[in-house]
Amino acid sequence: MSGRKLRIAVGQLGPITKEETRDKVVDRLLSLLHQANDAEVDLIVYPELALTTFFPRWFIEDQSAIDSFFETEMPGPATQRLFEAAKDFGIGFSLGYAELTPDGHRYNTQILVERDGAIVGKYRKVHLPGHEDHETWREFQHLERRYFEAGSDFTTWNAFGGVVGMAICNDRRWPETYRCLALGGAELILIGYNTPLHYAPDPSQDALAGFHNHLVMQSGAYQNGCFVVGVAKGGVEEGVASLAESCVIAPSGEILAVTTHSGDELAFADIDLDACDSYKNTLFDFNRYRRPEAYSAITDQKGRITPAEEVND
Ligand code: ING
Repeated sequence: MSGRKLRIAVGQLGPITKEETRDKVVDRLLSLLHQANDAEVDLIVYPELALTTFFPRWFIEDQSAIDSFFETEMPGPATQRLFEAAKDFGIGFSLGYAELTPDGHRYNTQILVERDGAIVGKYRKVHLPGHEDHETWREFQHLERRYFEAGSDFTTWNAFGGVVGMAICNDRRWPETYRCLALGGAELILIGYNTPLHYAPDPSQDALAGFHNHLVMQSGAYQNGCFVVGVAKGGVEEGVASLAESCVIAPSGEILAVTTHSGDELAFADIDLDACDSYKNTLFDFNRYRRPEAYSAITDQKGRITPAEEVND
């Protein structure tokens, strides 16, 4: 049986400074693409907001300054040569960026580009973490909820010989993300992330950042019979230490490849999408075993509702 084999790469980025031009960043993305070509990779996944520094770490009041971090075209002037090189190599890619739509909406977006250079999918981040207003008690801000609108669609696409879904950063911490994509048939889920090692609301989690990162993606992969690819923008970026540990995870939950440092790094794994069936058609046969009639709390409720106190007469 030939299987549906793919060589999948993580195109991890190290820090991007505030001053770094898009051209300089695209040079780095192209360097990773050339390494991918030398390694005969079929698909390379780049991080979330891969074209600029992670600007939600700052409270910025001037809207034109904020919008300087957004793309109004994709491909645009700076990214055209990335699309052209990828098409020439016959390598597909996924890229995260800040999207400003013609009608003035702003999203944290990720696209999927097939090996012929065509954009076959676009995903807009559903789970926006952090806060809406300037919180001066924090060492750094996390203002995604101020700068972006949330998406609301977990879409899947026929691409790369299988079914592909995308998610972005905080999405990977929510089991609903993987289940919605897997209910759409996803066999491969591509996730870019920017994750500070310090979590201001509960610093006790800082030491567990790497564990939590792999935990949620390994769980999502196994419980849904999917390959999951997580790709970081890591290292100390504008003073904020960010998690690397980009990885390719199998439907078994096993990690097949992981990066070794927090800079620009290519790591890849040879996968066979047919391996998903070993889980999708057995333990996690949704049609046979799922009980949606028992899960109404998941869509009927937003927050938790604890049991009423016992009233003792
Ligand atoms: N980043 C973070 C993430 O979910 C966060 C939010 C920050 C979590 C710090 C934990 C600690 O990985 C994004 N961009 O969603």
